[in-house]
Formats: sequence, C-alpha cells, structure tokens
Amino acid sequence: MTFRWFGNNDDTVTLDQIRQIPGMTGVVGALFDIPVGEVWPIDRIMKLKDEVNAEGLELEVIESVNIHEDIKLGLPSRERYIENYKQTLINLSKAGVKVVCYNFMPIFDWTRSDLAKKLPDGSNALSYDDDIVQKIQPNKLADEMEKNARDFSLPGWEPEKLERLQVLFDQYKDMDGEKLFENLEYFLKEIIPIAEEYDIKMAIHPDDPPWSIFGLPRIVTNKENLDRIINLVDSSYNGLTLCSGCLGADPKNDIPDMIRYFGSKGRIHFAHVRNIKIHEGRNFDESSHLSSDGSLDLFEIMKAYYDIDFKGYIRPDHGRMIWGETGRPGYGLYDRALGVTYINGLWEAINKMGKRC
Ligand SMILES: [Mn+2]
Repeated sequence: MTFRWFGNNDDTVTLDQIRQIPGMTGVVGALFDIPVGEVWPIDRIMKLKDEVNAEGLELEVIESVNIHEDIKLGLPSRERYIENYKQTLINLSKAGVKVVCYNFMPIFDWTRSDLAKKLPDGSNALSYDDDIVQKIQPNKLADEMEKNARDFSLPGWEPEKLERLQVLFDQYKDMDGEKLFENLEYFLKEIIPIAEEYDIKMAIHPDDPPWSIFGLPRIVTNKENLDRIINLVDSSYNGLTLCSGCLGADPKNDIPDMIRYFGSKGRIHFAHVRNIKIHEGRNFDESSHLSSDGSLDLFEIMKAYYDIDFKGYIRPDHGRMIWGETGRPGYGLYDRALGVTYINGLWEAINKMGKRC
C-alpha cells in the first residue's frame, strides 16, 4: 500500500503522517522541479529515497516521469529526450525503483472544470463538467486550474508548457489517434529494452478523462486500446497503471473485467483505486471511496484484484477535502487515509471469506 507524496517543500502532508496510516508501506514520489525531458540526477533521487526511507517507508514507485511533448509529437528532437528518459530510468533503478508510472496525453494532463466543488455533505472535491471544459478556451482553462490550485504546482500542468499553448496546438494540428499510437510505439520500442535490463516496470496511466478534449486525440482510454498498447511491445515490462476513477468515467469501461483481463496477463503493475459519481452526460464528481457514494463498486474492484492474486503496488487515488483540511487539490490527508482503510478492510474481508474464481 502506497501514498502519493509531493515532497517536503510542496505537500501539506508529512511523511510522519503517512507512516501512521494503518498498513502503509511506501510513498509514490517524483522530482517535480526537474524540467520535463531532462535527466533526473542520481544524487537528487537518492536524497528523496533517503528522506522516505528514514521514515520507515519505501520509494519503489515513481509517478510520473513525464514524457516530453516532442516524443508525443514524433519530432526529430525526440531522440534526445528519449535518451534522457533512458538515463532517468537507469538512475531510478540504482535507487531501487521498481515501477514508473507515466502518461501519454497531448498537451493537457488530467483535466477538471472545478478543483473544489462543494458536495452536499459540505466537503469539496474535484469535478468535471464536459460542457464547461469543451466550451472554454484552453488557455482560460489553464489559467483557472492554476488560480484554483492556490500556491500548489499541479502535476502535469507545468507553467513552461502552458506558456506556449498556441505553439503546441499548432504542432498537434494534424495529429490523430493513429499517429499518436505510432509515436507511442516508437517510444516503447526504445524504452522497454532498457526497462527490462534495469528491472523497471513501465506502467502507462489512462487518460483523464478518457476521451478527446479540445480536439486533441487521446488513446489510453478503453480495453481495446489498452490491449493494443501492451502489444506494441510484447513484454511484461510494458504494463499499465489501472486507474479505476479515470477509466470509470466512461460507463462503457467495465473496471473489474479490465482488472481480470490485464491482470491475468501480468500487465497491471500499479493500481489506482478511487470512486467517482457519474452524472448525466460526461459529467462527474470525485466521491469518497465508499461504493455507495459513487458509481463504481469498490468491492467488485478489490475482488477482481484478489482473483488475479494481485501482488503489485496500490494506492488510494484522489480524496475529497474534508474536516476543514486545506491542501493540494485531490491530495489531502484525511479522505485518502479513509480510502486506504476502506480498501484494506475490503481486502481483509475478501481474503478471509473468499475463494479465488
Ligand atoms: Mn489515477
């Protein structure tokens, strides 16, 4: 069981607090200040590892090593960024990292229309309204995301990228899903042999939300495409972060079925477990983890992980802000800690009652 942590300088949650959550064994970390595309220096990785280890926690999962846009665009300059990526993987392996989560979304990372929507119980949560997102100008959305994040940096929303939005949109003008698949294949064919050699499992994260926004293609969206991705390079090191909340935003995605399908192939290396409440159309709020609070059945999800005898890393995903907590949107302490305890409770019950099927 792991918990995402943004480091001593950029997180309201401390390692000490994380350690006190029952069943917690590790932190999912990253070096957020290294510009996308540059090599992560070994001494900085070791410093992070030492900090985490000093609190009795492990640092075996990194989320994310982000992919430079030139790789997604398939530009000649991708060669340099791919070489840098390989060196980062080698450096991470020297620090004992076992899984690297990454995503392959053009320009925009995870997207929400509201970072603090007030829910009926007085808590607030991340929320997505497709009408708002599809109608707003991309730069306006970026401004709002930044403003609403208060003083926190948002992972995947690097200011240097947002400054050149128009240039990026021009570059993506002729990009479609097929070309994006080709560029992902090119990247994986370069990276996976290094991942194999240095024993680091690559785990692509689904697109959030799992459909096109602003006319930009998105391909990490459903079972068929995930299956295609793991077959671009047929290696167990070419695997998935199975994020229930991202994929679950599309009701056509049957999450327990996907867990069983990809899990039985040994391709799920990292599980993100959270719930969402889907409203009419393509709109959803992030709910608590409890099944009855959202649209996903967390019992069925954990049962599927039990059935495939899942031995990979898992973390609660986003949480609401409750009990007056303020902090990084989606990444407070309390609701995520409740999520961990609920997931562990389901797991213990399933484990003690159940037979694998
Ligand atoms: Mn996720």
